[in-house]
Amino acid sequence: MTWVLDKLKLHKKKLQDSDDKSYQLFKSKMRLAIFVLIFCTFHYGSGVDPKNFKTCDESSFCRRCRKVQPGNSKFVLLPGTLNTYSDSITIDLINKDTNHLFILKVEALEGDIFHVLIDEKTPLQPRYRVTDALKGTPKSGTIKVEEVNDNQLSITTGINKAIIHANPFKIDFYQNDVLSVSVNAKGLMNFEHLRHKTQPAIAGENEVDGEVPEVPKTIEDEDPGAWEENFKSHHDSKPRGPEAIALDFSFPEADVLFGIPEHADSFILKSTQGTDPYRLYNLDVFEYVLDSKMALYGSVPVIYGHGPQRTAGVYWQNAAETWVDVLTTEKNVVSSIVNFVSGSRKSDPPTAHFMSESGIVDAFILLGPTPLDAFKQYTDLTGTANLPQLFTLAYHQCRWNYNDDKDVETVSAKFDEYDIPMDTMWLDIEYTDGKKYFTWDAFKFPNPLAMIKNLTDLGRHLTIIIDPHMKRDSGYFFHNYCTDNGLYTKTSDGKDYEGWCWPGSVSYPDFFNPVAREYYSDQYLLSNFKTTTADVMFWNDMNEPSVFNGPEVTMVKDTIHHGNWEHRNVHNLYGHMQLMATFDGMIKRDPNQRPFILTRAHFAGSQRYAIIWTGDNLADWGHLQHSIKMCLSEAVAGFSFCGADVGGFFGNPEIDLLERWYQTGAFLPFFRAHAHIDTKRREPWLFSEKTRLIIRDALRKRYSYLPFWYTMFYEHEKYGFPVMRPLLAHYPADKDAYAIDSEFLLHDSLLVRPVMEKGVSKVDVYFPAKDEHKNGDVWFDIDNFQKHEKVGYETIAVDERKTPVFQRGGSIIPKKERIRRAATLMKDDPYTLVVCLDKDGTAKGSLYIDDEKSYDYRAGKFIYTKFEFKDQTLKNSFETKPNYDTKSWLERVVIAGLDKTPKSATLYMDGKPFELDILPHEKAIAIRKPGVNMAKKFVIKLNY
Ligand code: NBV
Repeated sequence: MTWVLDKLKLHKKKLQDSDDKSYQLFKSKMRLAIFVLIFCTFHYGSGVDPKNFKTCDESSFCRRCRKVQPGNSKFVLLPGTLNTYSDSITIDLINKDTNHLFILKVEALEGDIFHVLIDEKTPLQPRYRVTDALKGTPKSGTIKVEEVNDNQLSITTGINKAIIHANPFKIDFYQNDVLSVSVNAKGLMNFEHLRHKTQPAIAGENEVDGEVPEVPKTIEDEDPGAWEENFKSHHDSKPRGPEAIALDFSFPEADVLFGIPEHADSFILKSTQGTDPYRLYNLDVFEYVLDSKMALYGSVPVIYGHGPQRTAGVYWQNAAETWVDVLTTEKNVVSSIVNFVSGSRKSDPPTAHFMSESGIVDAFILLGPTPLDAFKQYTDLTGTANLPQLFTLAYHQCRWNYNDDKDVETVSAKFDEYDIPMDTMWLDIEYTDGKKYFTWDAFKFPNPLAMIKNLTDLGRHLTIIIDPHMKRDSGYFFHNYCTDNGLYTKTSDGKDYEGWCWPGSVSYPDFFNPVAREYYSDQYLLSNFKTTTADVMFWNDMNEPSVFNGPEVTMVKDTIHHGNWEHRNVHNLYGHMQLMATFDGMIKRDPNQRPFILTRAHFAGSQRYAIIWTGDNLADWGHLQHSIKMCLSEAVAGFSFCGADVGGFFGNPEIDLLERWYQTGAFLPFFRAHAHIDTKRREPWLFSEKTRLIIRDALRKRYSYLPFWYTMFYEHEKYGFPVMRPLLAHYPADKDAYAIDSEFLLHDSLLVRPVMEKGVSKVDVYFPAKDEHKNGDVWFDIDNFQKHEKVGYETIAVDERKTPVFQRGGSIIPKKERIRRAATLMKDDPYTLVVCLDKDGTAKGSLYIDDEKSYDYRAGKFIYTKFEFKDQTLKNSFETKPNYDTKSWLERVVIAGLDKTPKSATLYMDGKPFELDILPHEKAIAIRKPGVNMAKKFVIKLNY
């Protein structure tokens, strides 16, 4: 340290003696270094300090919305103002206290969805309405409107109905005559109209007989933070004053609520009575705390209510800071049983109270009735992940940072030396020239193209980071262009907004400006980013956006974006708009290659462009456990492609934790090891042989299931259901399964219960019930085909190599068992089908095959096969004629759950029979080498 200081002093002296410009530059660099040092010491050293982030009570609008008392809604409809259209109605709504007028629109959409919009009738200025989150304009349904009585209006569409109550204002949504969602049933609605700031009364003015008449005070007038607000040393000028909106949604059929990621909390949402609400505000929270309702990097305002009979959801489309109170008690579960028996509905159903700082009410009611229906209704609105290139489902090797091109080459070579598969090497921020994105450090990476070629020649890929903060450096082309063309986000007085981040002084492109997006997306073109190839993929980090010296480490709310919208209105969409541009750039770069983008910030709909991970976790067991809970919440909110830093980002994992993390990560959709720059290197060969082999096993297992992962992601794009699913998705009636978030399903076929506790030799695995009589499925341990038929908890022994994973009897899973150095090299390899039979001796499954890379599949170039086993016979069928020329063939069929062992099997192909050998196994049989090409129809019959 003293050596460094002496050197610096010497350097300073030299510069002082030289020209003034270099000395100034040196001074500013030193200031930056000191700032980053202090920032890192206090910020990143000791874990998150919740005091640096607002509580609801420290946020004026949250405080105001929370003060609204239930049961006394001041909002009333004016029946004489009803307008009826073929798909919707509009009607005026009045706030009885202020006489301010609003307009309500209720619209029926196709697919069991209603859309509720409330805005001011004549606002002082337009209020912000979210754009770009929906995947397109939803299709309208047709409605029939009837006046039920003076106070009620009914809107019917197909089997769905909305009953709108005038006074007090409330809407009840029915699906098939069952009340599924009630809006404003608790009367917590709030809608602060835009207003002029009233000046404090001046003595003598407005006096009547020497007295100032009493003006009724609203909550917002009384709150000291309504017109300007301070947090720590930061000031928010709030030029438009109070403009919050809030509304409550009750789920009469539900026992539990889930959704609204991103939080490091349980899958089932906890009651917020007596605590802070859940917060949705994209923030860079390092070393985040667990079991917390604090905001994290992403915000997806969709919530579901679930009970044994039905699931319904609400998508609250608002990109401003939002808090969500969850009003649900343990009592709900008990009372639901009482009410079920007595035939009455719950008087106090679980309720979500959404409170947003600005915008309009723009809510979609998802009527289910099954969990999968509700998930699909949400993805019908906001989209699904694009079918990824297959290699992205394989293993990714990352750390902050691989130091130079030699390091990248060596790490890649070591994977081969130890015969461990790996598909993608990642480079974090240190590859750049001084954190100037779209540039390379010429010293450490003198020849990026050669380095990339070295990887691609091996069948591997490179992914590099591009953050949104842009260095304010007059020698940086990107900065100069944005400055000259006004493409940066502006301060409230029209200057370019400046903050601090990794590069030092930075500005933030205004991604809401189409011109800025276009310019940014062009930077991904090979003609601009010449030192990359079309095989390089991207990682957009720090895009909440993270601003080291901003309030709560983000951008101040009164900055201005394109269209004159304050950052306050659009904060949670900032990262999303960057992703749109990155995606667009990658498509322009190579229109026939599916882009792969990893993002930290996300909003509803970001899943159409990018995949996510759970950010800067810690190398501890709690964070490993939370990776499942968090990815489950993300999966039901559209983000199927989710993972966590394997090994934990901060800190050095104990060996057993690292091993267990690999074993868990191998069953999560996104499988990437990553580590902080200050951690010890942890590539698999740096440990004992035992650890290396455990990691290798986990990776090889992942690779063997790649055909299953790929098929699941194809079906995700096609049908809209999540890939990773909570147990309640397929076992909705099993109340004991609701809160289980240490287990999950992949599709409906695998049940995964990773070992996430230190030093255990057994874990309790819960096998869910299909109905109230506790009937369940049959499950087969994937390692040994041991059958499990019991419903409820079963204790499973786990040595250090074991991860309890079970295949459901009744499913057929495609695998590839010749593991190679990279997934790209396994493309033409043969398949194994694993058939696990249900109690009736039947099973079904599917397999999707294409070129694993291009968009040709959208022009029909693929094979989608359905398999069915029944009557001792396995058959395949194709929905559409196979239209992809695959070299892959069927190498093996494993069947578990047969009552007796067959003597042989006969393959029928092209009308001809072929005898096949059978290898009996203790608990399964293997049919050897059917050899049939995967594009061909076949029948395999067992002979006894
Ligand atoms: O770019 C450096 C890191 C990155 O490794 C990590 O994955 C991101 O979540 N980044 C955050 C910035 C700083 C982290 C302390």
